[in-house]
Amino acid sequence: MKTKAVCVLKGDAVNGTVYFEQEGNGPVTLSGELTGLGDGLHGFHVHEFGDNTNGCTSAGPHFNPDGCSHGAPTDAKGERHAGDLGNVTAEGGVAKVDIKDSFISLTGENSIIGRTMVIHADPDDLGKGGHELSKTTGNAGARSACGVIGIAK
Ligand SMILES: [Cu+2]
Ligand SMILES: [Zn+2]
Repeated sequence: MKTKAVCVLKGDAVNGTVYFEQEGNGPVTLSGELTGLGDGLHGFHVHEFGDNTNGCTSAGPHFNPDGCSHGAPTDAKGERHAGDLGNVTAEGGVAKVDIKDSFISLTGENSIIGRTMVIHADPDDLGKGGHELSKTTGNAGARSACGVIGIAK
């Protein structure tokens, strides 16, 4: 069975749409486009709460059902947050989203439905930057845009 979700990200300058697809309990495929970004890498995460009452801040920390440290999407279970999707790369202000991830799901315990997708102003150092924030946020800076992940048809 195929499950689908969608997230419309909105910010002051940055906007975009991300589509999610999952076949059964397989990996989740993310596709879409974000515009209004400075060129280069931008941290891209699923944050815990689907709460945007005080803007993207209310989304809380990275989605972290395993209670571990921040890492890279390529890191093993227990060495990354489920919500750690790494970086997207912007060129000419536009970042194409093309990600496949096995730690997030659209169903069950690790479901990201009702949580928030955030695109950041700065690169995510993937837990390896040696900054005091590396192991919690990847030191990815301000939240440029965000949106709640919802069920799609
Ligand atoms: Cu984030
Ligand atoms: Zn994280």
